Amino acid sequence: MAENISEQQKFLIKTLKENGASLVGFGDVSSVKSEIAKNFPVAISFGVKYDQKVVENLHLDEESFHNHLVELNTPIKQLISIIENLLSKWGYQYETVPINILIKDNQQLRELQTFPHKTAATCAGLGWIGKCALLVTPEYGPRIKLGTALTKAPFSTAEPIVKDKCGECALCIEACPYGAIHNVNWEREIEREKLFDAYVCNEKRLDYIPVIGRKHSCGLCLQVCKIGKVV
Ligand code: B12
Repeated sequence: MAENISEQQKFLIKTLKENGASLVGFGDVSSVKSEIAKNFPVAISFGVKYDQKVVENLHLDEESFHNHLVELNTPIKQLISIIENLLSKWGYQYETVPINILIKDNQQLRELQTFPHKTAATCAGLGWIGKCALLVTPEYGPRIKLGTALTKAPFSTAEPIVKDKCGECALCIEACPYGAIHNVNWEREIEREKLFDAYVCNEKRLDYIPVIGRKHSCGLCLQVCKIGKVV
């Protein structure tokens, strides 16, 4: 059984990958302005890739895409509990970040306090923030659901990614039906609002509640991204 920190880190990565994690990374989040990051400066960031077929079809079958996103909560929860069990066993303190939060209105969006998975993921070197304001990974583009645990365990951390690799690409800008994406390249300290109007995206999808009984899942910005796309 893994005894020193480096063996423990290797064992954790191996166990997460064997249990469905598509990507795993470790990031130093101590520079993030957040109480939780001050206390737990190392992020364990992981993702489970989306089913490519469901994504390719989402403009025709939004319901299957919505169901797929919900179903992915199960492997993410399992991976979180693997992390919890191992860190507890090894005697390291940790906090986990909720997988998702249903944003019911723009007031809630404005006041949101949760630790952002995307921040953990760029710090862990898993990818960059695309023009679409999503984490874009070289392997799967933005088609990956994220999970995060923050810990005091002194795992070694990756070189962070601090700039995007979207270049001149404007596919997500053209695909967004609400004109919410501004065609701006991300750098680490840039505010989300410069990239993307989260309030418009949220409102327009909430408008579907009387029609389909829930928020629309849309997903067009992540469907068109050419990074990591299997053709
Ligand atoms: C609020 C929220 C929304 C809002 C705002 C979206 C947004 N882009 O921020 C609304 C309702 C619009 C929304 C929409 C969607 N969402 Co949403 N949402 C969240 C939630 C709950 C919180 C995000 C948050 O706190 N944002 C706060 C801002 C300030 O931070 P940020 O958005 O993460 O981005 C900035 C920082 O990360 C910063 N940054 C990056 N690295 C670093 C490093 C350092 C050191 C610092 C200081 C900063 C920094 O750069 C970014 C730009 O400024 C997360 C879950 C979570 N806890 O993370 C899911 C999440 C972001 N959503 C997700 C998804 C999939 C969606 C949708 C596709 C909807 C759907 N069908 O599920 C759309 C996509 C729209 C889009 N293009 O973004 C996924 C994204 C996965 C990915 N690959 O990126 C997440 C991570 C959920 C998950 N568990 O996977 N969502």
